[in-house]
Amino acid sequence: MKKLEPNEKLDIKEILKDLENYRPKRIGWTWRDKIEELEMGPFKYKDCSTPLENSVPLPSAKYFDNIDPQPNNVITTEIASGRFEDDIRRMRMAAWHGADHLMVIRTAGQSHFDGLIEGTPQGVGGIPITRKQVRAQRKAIDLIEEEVGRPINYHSYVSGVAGPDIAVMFAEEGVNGAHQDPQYNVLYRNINMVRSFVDAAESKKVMAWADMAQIDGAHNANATAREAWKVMPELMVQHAINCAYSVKSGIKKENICLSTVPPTAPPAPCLRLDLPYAVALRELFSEYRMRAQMNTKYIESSTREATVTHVLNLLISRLTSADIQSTITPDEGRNVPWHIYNVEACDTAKQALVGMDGLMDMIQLKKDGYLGEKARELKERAVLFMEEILEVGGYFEAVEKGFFVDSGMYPERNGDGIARKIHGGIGAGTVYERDKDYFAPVTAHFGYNNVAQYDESAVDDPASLIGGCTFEKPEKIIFIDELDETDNVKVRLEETKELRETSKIIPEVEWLGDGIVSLDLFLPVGKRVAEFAALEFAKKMGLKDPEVIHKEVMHPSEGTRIQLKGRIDFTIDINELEIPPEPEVLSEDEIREEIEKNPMKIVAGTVGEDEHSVGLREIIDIKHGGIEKYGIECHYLGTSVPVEKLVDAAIELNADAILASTIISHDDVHYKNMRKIHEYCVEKGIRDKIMIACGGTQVTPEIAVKQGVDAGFGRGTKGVHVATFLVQKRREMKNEN
Ligand code: Z97
Repeated sequence: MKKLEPNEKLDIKEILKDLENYRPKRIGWTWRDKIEELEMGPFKYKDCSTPLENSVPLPSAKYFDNIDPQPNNVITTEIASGRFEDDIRRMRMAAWHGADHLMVIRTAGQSHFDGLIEGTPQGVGGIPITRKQVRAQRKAIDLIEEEVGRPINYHSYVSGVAGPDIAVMFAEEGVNGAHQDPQYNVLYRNINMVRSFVDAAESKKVMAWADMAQIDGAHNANATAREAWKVMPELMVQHAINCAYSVKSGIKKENICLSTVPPTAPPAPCLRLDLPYAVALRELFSEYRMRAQMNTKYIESSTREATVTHVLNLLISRLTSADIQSTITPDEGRNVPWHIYNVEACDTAKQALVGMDGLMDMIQLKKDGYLGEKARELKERAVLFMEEILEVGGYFEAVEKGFFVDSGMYPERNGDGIARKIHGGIGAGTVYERDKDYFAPVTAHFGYNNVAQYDESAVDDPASLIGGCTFEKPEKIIFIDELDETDNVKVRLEETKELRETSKIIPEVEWLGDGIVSLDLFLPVGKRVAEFAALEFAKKMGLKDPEVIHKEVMHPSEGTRIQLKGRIDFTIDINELEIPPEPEVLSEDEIREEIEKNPMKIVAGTVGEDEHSVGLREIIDIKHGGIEKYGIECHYLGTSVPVEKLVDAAIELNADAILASTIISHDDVHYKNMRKIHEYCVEKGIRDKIMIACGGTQVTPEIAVKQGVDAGFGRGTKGVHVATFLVQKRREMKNEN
């Protein structure tokens, strides 16, 4: 397929074309290439990785040669809006902002499907994971990773009653990572525990074959527990159970990632609680990888608050070296995440991690005192928890007794844990002993598969007995396109055809054509009134289905901040827009170099009877990024300067240019003054040697030039625009002479 071009949109139809024959470029998980000492722009970095070939740097990068250093941690983003075809576009944006681990959330209820789902139905709260959807996304990601110049890990879930079926499909389709933890099935999806552990062994074996990274499910205890910080000992127990079981099933330790989570958030003194926990984990599980999940338990609807919690979590990641960094979107508490928030969260991680580059070279975590003692205490509690599990007869019995997700800090127990029956739950009684002649001639099967009985020489390669299974012979994979004629990607693409194939556009937050916009309001009333007043304003603005998504008290009676969303249903045609050419700007270095080589002098003033000074000062003063900063010598004559005085001063000082500001525009006096400046310069015989630039809020560049001056600058002009003009115009004049 044709490679992606940065200035072209990704064509979903191209991705879907010939999908039945697409094979993933590679299998297996990829870590970032860490670089000991990365030099970028004026800086050296200690904790970074190979830079991208194409990316969007942080906004402030413009002050630092547009560098975009990439931290050494893999960065995750979770993308699943219910329409996988729109998620693909978001994946491309996220990759440009530094994500290299794209996690796909499943549609509600898929855990309880005992088999694969096929086709591309729309999902609720996530997407139905199907072969077609996985293959299309992997194909798109194969192109995106070439575009950004870094391998991208694709990830979803190997859990639920169809775990092994999904694991096989993922291995075939080049999925690089997955959550796999039988405890998740048992505790949160009430799937029978015996079935879950048997399935897990098979799934893990398949994941090991495909060299996939595995993430466990311990973080869910944190998100579920009533008082999340009390489950810290239990989290370690859950990690231990899944780690040990995974190693026994054949996964190598460097692919086993603990889903760590800082359990608290402010106003709790979170570092004092979360850091000892993170340290204890690293000590207890030093051979494994750490996937730092962000705290999700305490995300409310404030994106600002969620971002600060995320940054505090990122500090812990830097202090304790996380291998994979999650970026839960700051709007998670109020929306199915929107495009912009996925991107924002990736930027938050990149910004904070790069900002904390080299932190551990400068500081050290104290082993003694509070931190060491607390970490030790947590480990002791976890070990005691494990011992009690053994005492009561093992894991299954412990679950039946409600040991897990109890809100007491172990050994305290409040009796409110999630209890499941050993012989209960979904899929109970579905595990059978293998028959004597049971035969499984497939690759990566867990346990005894009876191959020796048929052919001793095939013991190490059972699939050879059938000429290779789908892992060796992908042509044996059966690709099902669609099962539902009314609910599939083709129908959806048809519905949004106009927006894909013409020059019409509409705002969107998650799906092409959703028409959703958000609005920020401050209303000078209390919270309850503000909410209803905001809805009324939204209706009067013509928004459909308005809904308040955030309210924040500024003061109980003085005012409330409201954020709301609503829908519009009209499009605009971009071909009908009148877009003026973008003003050209030279780089700061080029301007500075030029002025250093050929010094430049200007005189400036507000002309006529006009006392405004702010605009011109912004153009000149170094404090506001004005032209002084490039070394241009500026003589400011003040306000209400007569035209003659300005020109005479230019002659006296032998200036290269006159900058005149004219704000008052009554009776077109601003343009009349421009003409006067030009004519007076002609009269004095200097017009061909001097540049004249006039600016002001009411100035239209084209009309200004018609008055005889060299350039006009309107609203929004910055020093760099004027400096660019001065440098370019002077070059032009030199060439003419
Ligand atoms: C994260 N934000 O980054 P179902 N298995 C495990 C899970 O943790 C999950 C599922 C399966 C989180 C991910 C929550 N985790 C979101 C171990 C879900 C999902 O189809 O919803 O049952 O499976 O880890």
